[in-house]
Amino acid sequence: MTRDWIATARTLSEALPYLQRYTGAIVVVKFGGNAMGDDDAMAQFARDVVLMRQVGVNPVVVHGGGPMINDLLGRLDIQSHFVRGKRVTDEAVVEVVEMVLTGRVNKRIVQAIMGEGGRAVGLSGKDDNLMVCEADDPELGFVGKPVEMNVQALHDLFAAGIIPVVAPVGTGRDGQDTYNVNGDTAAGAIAGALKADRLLLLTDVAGVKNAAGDVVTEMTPEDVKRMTAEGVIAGGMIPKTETALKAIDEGVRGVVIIDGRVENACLLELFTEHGSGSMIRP
Ligand code: X2W
Repeated sequence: MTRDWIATARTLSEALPYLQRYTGAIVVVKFGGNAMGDDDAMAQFARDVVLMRQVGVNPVVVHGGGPMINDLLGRLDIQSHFVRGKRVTDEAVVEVVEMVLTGRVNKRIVQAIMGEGGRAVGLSGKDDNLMVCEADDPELGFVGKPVEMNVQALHDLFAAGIIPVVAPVGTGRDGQDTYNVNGDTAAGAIAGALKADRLLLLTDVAGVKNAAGDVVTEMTPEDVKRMTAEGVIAGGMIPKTETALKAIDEGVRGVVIIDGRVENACLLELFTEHGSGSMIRP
């Protein structure tokens, strides 16, 4: 018993340099639908985010919710399919996407953060024109590509001690259309516009693997490009590494692809020497 307490105190003490390093830092966390899990996992995630805020970090949560969209589309008997990792989105689908993401999913995360003693406000890319989009590709319908970001509202929330929770739904330039934005793409665009210190992409895999199947803990953008050309980075990892490269190009200092199923994944990454997952930085 005594041992445990000593270990706890030591852990806190060892975290000091990391706590100092991240004071005032902006950390964007992409929380995907597959990483959300049950209420306990949700509470655990919320607790990590509240702790970040408590120690002086400015966290922003950008969430997905693909499985939850599939569920409601199924119940409404509306068909949808994916092309190159993006959901082909017609008018009926975009209505459901907005309802699910800005409604149930966004508020579940807001409530979880409030439940852990933090303060959270949910918003979508429509609020204060946070994320103005154009159609990504005519083939995909109302799938948005962010073309203009207005992040002042996020800075205002930071200053008030509030954690922004962003649903990846964009507005058109005319203030009329609604766009479905891939969650990773939205998180990258927000991190880029904020010139965030870290973008944490929480997934349900251990990180980026090399040809031997081992997780690579440190990579430069050049390594990522080479591994992609060699076919070592493939499939579902490609949208994530592409997001990472674009975010770094826009001024994000480091992007980490981490396994959201690991307990306290965000804290491990930020506040211990172990880190977790794969860090991409110049
Ligand atoms: C996604 C938005 C949600 C998302 C979709 O419709 O599923 C596009 O594909 P995850 O849980 O992060 O996958 N949008 C354009 O990205 O959710």
